[in-house]
Amino acid sequence: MINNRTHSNELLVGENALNSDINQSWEQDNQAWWDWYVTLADNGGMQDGGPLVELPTTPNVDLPTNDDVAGELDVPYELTEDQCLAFRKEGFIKLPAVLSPGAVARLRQELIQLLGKTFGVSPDGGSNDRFLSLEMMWLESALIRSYVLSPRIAKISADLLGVKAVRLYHDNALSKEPGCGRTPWHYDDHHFPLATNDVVTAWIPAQPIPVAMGPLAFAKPLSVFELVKDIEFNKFDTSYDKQVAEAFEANGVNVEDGPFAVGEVSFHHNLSFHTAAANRTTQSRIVLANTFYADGARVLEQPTMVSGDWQKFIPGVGPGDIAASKLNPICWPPNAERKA
Ligand SMILES: O=C(O)CCC(=O)C(=O)O
Repeated sequence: MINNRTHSNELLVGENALNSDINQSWEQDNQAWWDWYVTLADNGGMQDGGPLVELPTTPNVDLPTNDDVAGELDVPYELTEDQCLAFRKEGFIKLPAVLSPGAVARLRQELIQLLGKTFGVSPDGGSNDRFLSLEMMWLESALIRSYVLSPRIAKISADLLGVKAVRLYHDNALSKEPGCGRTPWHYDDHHFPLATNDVVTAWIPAQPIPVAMGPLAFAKPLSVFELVKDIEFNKFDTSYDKQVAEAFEANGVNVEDGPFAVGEVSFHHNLSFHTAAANRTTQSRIVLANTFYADGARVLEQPTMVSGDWQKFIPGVGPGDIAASKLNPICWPPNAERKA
């Protein structure tokens, strides 16, 4: 453990702020974690990137009922063998038409309402520069439950990983508000306290995402994590993000950073390095990110502060135990016998 206070980050508190060690618990709540985390992104010293882009108004669609959404999200999405192989090689895949335009519009409407209730903000009400995060919404919203426990999404996740059954780690509404800067380069292995690499996140946009809004962007192939595995994470400043970007640049790593069409969903592996550009539009970039892992996985022996508020998502389960609390239902296959 290093006890010199060589750097600081004003959003860290308590022991988290005192030394450069990350082998300690996160000492604040989930939103404080995100507020801190985005300060680790290098924005080139320029937070002010000029006027925000006004997007064309989205065409009106008929909003489906709760039952329509649940029905749609029950229907399997058949993957080809080539798609599964591409995911395993590249570490991510972007799949078209996982959701209908109506289901996307309904998701956005519901997430805006939930985010508004929690944070007292209107997500499209001008720039507040923040990255808002709201987790475990499936426990309070029947509609969100359909998107989170969806057999359609969970089966894609299980098929891509090539495992029989997947459990939910958590749901997470991510609202990158107008003017908010980059998401730092990272892989989720660093973030989730799970002792397995059979982990995938379904990143479900609640509107189309043009480049100006900061789509999730993936370094490829999956194995590029090897290039940066010796770069030390720094919890105080942007040096980790910068060094990863430099290493990728130096090695000519390709990055998929294209837009997302309406209904398109990406799935990324926990070893896939990803980032996202700033949201330079006047609209919030709202996404539902659901993370699933192979049934039977255990919690790490020593989760770090980068795992944030993880006990909230796996309550009553200690380090080294099988991660199977009542908040981690098996989402695929349906009605599977629980292992715990
Ligand atoms: O939405 C973002 O900008 C980051 C999301 C992310 O890193 C993730 O879902 O793993």
